[in-house]
Amino acid sequence: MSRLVIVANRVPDPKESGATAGGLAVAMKDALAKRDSVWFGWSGRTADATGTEAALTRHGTTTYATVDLGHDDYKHYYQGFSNAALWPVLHYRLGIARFDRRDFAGYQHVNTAFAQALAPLLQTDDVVWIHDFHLFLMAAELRALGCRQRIGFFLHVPFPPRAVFNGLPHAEKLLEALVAVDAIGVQTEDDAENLRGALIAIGKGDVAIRVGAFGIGIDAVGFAQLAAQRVRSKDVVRLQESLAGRSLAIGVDRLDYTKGLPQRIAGFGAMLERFPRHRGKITFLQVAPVSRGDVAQYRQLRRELDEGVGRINGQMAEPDWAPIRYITRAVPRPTIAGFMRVARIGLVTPLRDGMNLVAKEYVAAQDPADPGVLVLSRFAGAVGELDGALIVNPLDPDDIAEALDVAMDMPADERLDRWSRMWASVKANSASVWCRRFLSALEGKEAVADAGSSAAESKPRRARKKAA
Ligand code: GDG
Repeated sequence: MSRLVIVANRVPDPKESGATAGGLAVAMKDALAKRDSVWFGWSGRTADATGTEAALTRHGTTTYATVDLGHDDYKHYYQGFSNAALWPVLHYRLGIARFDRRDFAGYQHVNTAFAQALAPLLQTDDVVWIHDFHLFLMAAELRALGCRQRIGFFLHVPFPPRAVFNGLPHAEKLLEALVAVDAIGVQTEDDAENLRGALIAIGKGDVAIRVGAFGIGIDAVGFAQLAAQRVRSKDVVRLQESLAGRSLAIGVDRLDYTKGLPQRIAGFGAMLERFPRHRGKITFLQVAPVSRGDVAQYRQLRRELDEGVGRINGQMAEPDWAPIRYITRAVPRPTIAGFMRVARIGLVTPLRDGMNLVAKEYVAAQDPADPGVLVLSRFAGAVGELDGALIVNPLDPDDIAEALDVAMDMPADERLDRWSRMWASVKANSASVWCRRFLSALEGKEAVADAGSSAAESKPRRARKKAA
């Protein structure tokens, strides 16, 4: 079997267990275990200049190959073009994107340097799978160095309509670089349509047919087991005792403006205002580990959240009850799983999200005998697979408030009915199924359009009416 070469901005720590590893590492676990593989990317460290020779370490069947980023490249490639320009534009937020030509030069430089460091490691029949928006240009750079291997590219975040994407300076250069890719994966059929449209508009119809929707999944059974085990752990018992019989609503998100956190907090506040009978009956726990704290838009978001939480707690709290608990530290994954299991409501309300794994994790974590209710944004890719959720417009606090009110009163049989449908879908489209489907397209065993998670599965269905 040919080797699988994974390329991503960050390389996971090989010593991390399944319990602490990030989403991509979990999703790739089966594929990596079954074949000889290489995981290539940034070490997470900075140095005077970006390396063009990778440092290698071997763990099991995988070689981890890493390079450091130069200080300037960290600033321009990572903080600049990737996080302050591409990330907002791909999430439809042209207005807050910041452009600087030096950032794009840094982005080009790192994509070239990564290709130079990876090319000498490649063997003739390797299959190369490049991940995400940091590395749009890398396949083309590998081709320029004479690499002839099959190359795939998967975009974990949304792809916006062409009119939005074209607001990005150098948008066309990113699209043109995809000519070098054999199979291009995105999360949903809407993303696929948008990307195809952008490619066709620049005369790349032949590339557009290599685009398919492959919605990413989670290790559903593993996460369900973790949640069931952790429910009796010290942290979860302490949390439950502190609730003193109140219901728990939970949110778990990187502290990112795409996740709709201020709007969610406002929605929770609106629920307490409009439906006062829930006051003192529910506590909202938001876990929001700080991410990209050195990018300006993220610092501003943090201030906004501090204020929003403080305002609602100040107005509504009683001596023995604060409506919102808000943690900006990362919480260990097993504890998150246990917290999700005891939460009556999962609040997942991003303004835009490629997929959103938290929504699937919340479903997987539920007790099948007494499942909770998922309140889900209509703008998360996951909505196409989770039609048992209460689907809301995350920009409308009143919509969130009404869904919370419905969720608080939802009878057990309706909760079970909605959850069962979602659990079947989360299990069926697991991380390893996702991985297999994409690799099958990349290795030419199936046409990209056929291997994808099928248009019907990934296309957001019309928002379901909320329970009466
Ligand atoms: C990108 C796309 C797409 C969160 N806080 C803690 C913690 N987490 C974990 C969650 C979940 C993961 O991080 C976040 O995954 P998401 O999918 O929700 O979001 P992004 O990080 O934005 O990921 C997204 C994904 O790529 C995969 O393709 O779904 O749309 O934006 O697993 O549980 N984990 C721990 N402590 C925390 O405090 N341990």
